[in-house]
Amino acid sequence: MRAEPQDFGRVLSSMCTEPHPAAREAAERFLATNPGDPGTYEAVADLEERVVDDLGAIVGLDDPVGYVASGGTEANIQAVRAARNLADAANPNVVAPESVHFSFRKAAGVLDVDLRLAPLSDDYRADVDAVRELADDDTALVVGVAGTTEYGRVDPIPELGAVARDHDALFHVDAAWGGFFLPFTDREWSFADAPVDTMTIDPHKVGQAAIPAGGFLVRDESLLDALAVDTPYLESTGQATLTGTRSGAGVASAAAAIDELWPDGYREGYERAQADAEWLAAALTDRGYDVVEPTLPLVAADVPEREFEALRDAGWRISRTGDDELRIVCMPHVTRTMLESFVADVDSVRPRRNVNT
Ligand code: 0PR
Repeated sequence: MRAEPQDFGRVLSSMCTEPHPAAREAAERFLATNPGDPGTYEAVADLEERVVDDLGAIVGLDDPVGYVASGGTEANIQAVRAARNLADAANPNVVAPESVHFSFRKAAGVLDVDLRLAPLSDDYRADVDAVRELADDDTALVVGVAGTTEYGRVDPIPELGAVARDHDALFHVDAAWGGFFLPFTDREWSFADAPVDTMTIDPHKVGQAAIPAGGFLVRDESLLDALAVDTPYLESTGQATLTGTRSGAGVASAAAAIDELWPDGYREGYERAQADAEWLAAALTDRGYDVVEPTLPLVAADVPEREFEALRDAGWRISRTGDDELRIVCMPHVTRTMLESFVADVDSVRPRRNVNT
């Protein structure tokens, strides 16, 4: 029997989405190419350079350097690896806010560096003083998140960059999810706003490319050189990526999606998603739930366990934050109609006593 993938009709907590049709088509055409061997697969290697240039325009970086990674996890591991390789300290550490994605725990484990997690301030953003307190002469990397996984918050990026500079550490911004929304906001998050050295920005999330298409960008070539190993029998003589053979489908679909959508399509998508998130936040507030206001299109609300389970039983693909709030991510496939039908189901599982409107 031919297996069918599930559709996105009830998927509300994922950071994946339906690829743009042009991205899907490009992924299929480039399925059998390997940008890990650019000497042989020149067409996809050229496309990858285009993607890096386009990502540079999105993140405010002239002359961008980087590559299309397998995802945000690889890009974050590479940021830690570059910082560790360039560090003078015998026991380098990484200082990050507690809201950082769990890929940094993997990075710290694989690379054997100490990961120091700083508490957040009341608004779920990095507390700069707490980060400063944890940083020292052995700090190789300071991390800020531009669009946190749980609450969609943007850390104080320029201030965190200043802490990194004070300690001669590198500064990494994880914009894996937020990077395709943030150019249309007035937040400070990019290479143009702060002394950022490395950044994660994933086409396979809000960028609407096919998986696998993560983005790893660096301020200058020396940071990528710090990752390169010799590849004597390939036509290209060094490789800075973590994976060897890579998906040409991811690269080509990222190029196609960005071609189609940057900037107007992404801007319209952001405006629609943000308006939907605010609509949902208001609808849940009206029904008596505590809601964490969305600064980017992600809504968290304190929905009791029993109601949460009833909504899952109704087929909604929803998840919880570490503090047990319901989390809804307004990805490109999430429409107002979907959210209206979700709220109608909230009404049907909600005990009457919660009504306050
Ligand atoms: N950085 C941030 C800020 C992220 O939110 C994520 C993933 C990553 C890095 C890692 O990216 P990759 O998963 O591409 O390696 N955030 C989501 C999460 O962990 C990923 C996700 C996506 C989870 C789709 C579920 C899902 O259905 O929650």
